[in-house]
Amino acid sequence: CFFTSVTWSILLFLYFSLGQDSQVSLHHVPVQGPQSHRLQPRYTRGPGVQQRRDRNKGAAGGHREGGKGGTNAWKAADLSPEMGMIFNEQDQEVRDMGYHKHAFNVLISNRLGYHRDLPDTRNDKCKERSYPIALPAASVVICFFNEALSALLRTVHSVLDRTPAYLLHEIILVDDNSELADLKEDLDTYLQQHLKGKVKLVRNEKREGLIRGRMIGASHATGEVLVFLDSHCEVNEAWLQPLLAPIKENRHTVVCPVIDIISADTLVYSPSPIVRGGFNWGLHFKWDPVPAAELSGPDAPFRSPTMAGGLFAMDRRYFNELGQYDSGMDIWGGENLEISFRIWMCGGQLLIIPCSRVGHIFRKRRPYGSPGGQDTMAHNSLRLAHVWMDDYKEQYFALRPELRNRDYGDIGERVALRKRLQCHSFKWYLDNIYPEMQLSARNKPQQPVFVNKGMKRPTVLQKGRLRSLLADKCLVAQGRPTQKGGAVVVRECDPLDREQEWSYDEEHELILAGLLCLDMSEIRSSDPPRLMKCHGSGGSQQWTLGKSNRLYQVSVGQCLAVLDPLSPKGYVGMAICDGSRAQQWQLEG
Ligand code: LR7
Ligand code: MN
Repeated sequence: CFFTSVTWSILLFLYFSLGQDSQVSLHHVPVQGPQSHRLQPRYTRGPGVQQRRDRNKGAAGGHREGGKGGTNAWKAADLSPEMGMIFNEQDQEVRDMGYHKHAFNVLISNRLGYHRDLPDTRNDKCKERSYPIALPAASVVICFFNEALSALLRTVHSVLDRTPAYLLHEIILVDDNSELADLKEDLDTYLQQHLKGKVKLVRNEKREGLIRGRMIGASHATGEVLVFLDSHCEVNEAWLQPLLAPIKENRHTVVCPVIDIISADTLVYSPSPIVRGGFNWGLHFKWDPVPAAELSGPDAPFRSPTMAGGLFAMDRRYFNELGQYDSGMDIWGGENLEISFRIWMCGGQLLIIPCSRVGHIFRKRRPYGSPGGQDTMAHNSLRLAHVWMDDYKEQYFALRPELRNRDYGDIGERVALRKRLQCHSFKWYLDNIYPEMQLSARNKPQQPVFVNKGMKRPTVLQKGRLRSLLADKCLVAQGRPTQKGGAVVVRECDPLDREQEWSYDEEHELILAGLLCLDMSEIRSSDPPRLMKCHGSGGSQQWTLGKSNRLYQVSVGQCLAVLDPLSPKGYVGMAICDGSRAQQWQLEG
């Protein structure tokens, strides 16, 4: 058994008596340091997580330290779909620039501030587990490029707020030569004023990418264990102890928390189902169901063939012995499979720890490229295929024939590392660690990322025509209701016309004639709404039928309005919610 002796009460006592951030002795040392698609698990249909209201700590937003009290009007515990409401041009600017630069709703992120309550997403059994009191202390390494300050600082503060001080050796931020001038200045100022001595900042003189960036961070670390996090995470209740305990037990164990979902549109935090990491022959990471034989309980660690990449803990000496990362890999991509293969093939093991929960903002696109515009995912995948996959690299080339003769740089050192560590063959890895992997996946349909009850259509709450109280007309498709991307307008109501019928469901989707969803463009919030395939992840298709009959759009933060009630064209658009009659709608059956 991993977890022995000491009870939660002792841990809690230590947690409070040592103080949460008061004991961390670190230095603020500015040091000059030397593609594909992500598979976002499509298993939650929007939010729906009960927010906890029972704690004062961190309940309010605002730029405070320590998380006590606060009077900010935007209470995280009250996180509502209207958190992103746009009141003026400045809000609009923050929202639109935020999506442009960071691909998530920065307006909401800023309003949340640097501390907030999170729903405790662990299984109840986790709360009864006990961990050794003596655990190795962690250096938390967070590498970032052009991150939104509020997301970065919420990551940092969530660690300070939810980690017993005696287990937190240090936090190291690696600024990967971010280009946003404001970010640099504001971060410097904030660290000086609020986190002096608690957070170490390392600045790369040139853009290194997240792989070399993390290696640089790790080289500055002195804690016994390294914990890597993306720069838009929030760690949850008692997240660290369950990660450290298995490492203490066996220092060749690498562990990942369950990665909970923070919605990019609403910042709502919701639990992830229990899944494990796999990959396909295109060398893309994917989530797989956990085979029953691997799962011994809802709170028990289980083996995972691969890691998603961003969030894991590893003994620092072991990280070095195992060859850190491949420093020939650039910017983004592939390093997660590379380190996963290396861990398993060279004598370690990789576990997912269901009692450790860390939220991550899942974006729909990556808001940055590589400096030279190269496809670094392909470059990095080629390197890992040539070093680790033996003849199985042919499976990759079968899917990517154009890469067969592509240059991938010198891999001599990595090949030597594999030899020195006397690692198993890739066949051994497939046979023993990932037997679900099929050969020549090319001829097989892609497995669904993850199928659970979340995929079923949500329950319809209300059905009927959507009538504008000002125009006394109904919202309909401008063309055919089957046409993706088609606009909507108001026309004469016809109670017999099924093509005027909207369904409003529990996920707050508005579906016309049972076919397409009313949708807003993420990038250009000034575009009028349109009909799109329902994607089931809230945000751009999430509407609330609110008080005073307004129809509020969650990711845009505005209300649906009739633009010119007298014009026969019947145009509608989004506008700042003002309660006017042009913004009043009734769903009538
Ligand atoms: O040039 C860069 N320099 C950086 O410092 C590019 C990125 N970064 C930083 C960036 O600011 C962020 O903090 O590196 C971190 C990861 O970049 P993301 O957030 O753009 O990556 P991602 O979340 O889309 O991608 C996942 O796969 C990557 C492959 O290289 C990394 O391993 C990411 O850490 C990883 N993220 C996760 O595992 C979180 C869960 C996602 C899933 C599934
Ligand atoms: Mn990320």
